[in-house]
Amino acid sequence: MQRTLVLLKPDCIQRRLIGSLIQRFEQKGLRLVGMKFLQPSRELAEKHYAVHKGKPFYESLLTFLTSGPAVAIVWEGREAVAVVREMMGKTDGAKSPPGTIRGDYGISVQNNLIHGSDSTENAAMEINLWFAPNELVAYQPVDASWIG
Ligand code: IDP
Ligand code: MG
Repeated sequence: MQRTLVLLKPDCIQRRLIGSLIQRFEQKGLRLVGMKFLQPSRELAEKHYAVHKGKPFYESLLTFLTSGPAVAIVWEGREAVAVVREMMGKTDGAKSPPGTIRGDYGISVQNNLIHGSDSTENAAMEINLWFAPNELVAYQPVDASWIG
């Protein structure tokens, strides 16, 4: 079982799409492990996007991520990292195919609704950044043997 970090970015909250996006992941069979609604600080945003420091869009990206509240979620499931990335689509909403989250809900490169960890290593780091260990809940869903 893998875990992955999803952020519903401030545009998702402002556009009232939280429920629609969470529904997709629930229906896919991913298991909710942790979830919080918060106002990301500049410090947290800098740590989260440290890999992009120095890029032309870095400052704008930090302003965007800290521009309003976000939802941080940990999903668990078989191949969860790749499954979430596939469901998100490409970075650019305009180039994301219909059926993906970014393809169905956006045409912006920056305001693309959602973040998902891109590797199991980054997932572990990002989960640790956004959640304390006691905010993650381990349990056995009753349908676990059907989901796989
Ligand atoms: P990803 O979210 O698809 O993994 P990354 O390349 O990791 O994309 O970029 C992180 C975030 O930075 C993107 O989700 C998007 O919000 C923003 N971003 C990426 N490339 C650009 C760009 O060229 N212009 C403006 N914003 C960008
Ligand atoms: Mg990325």
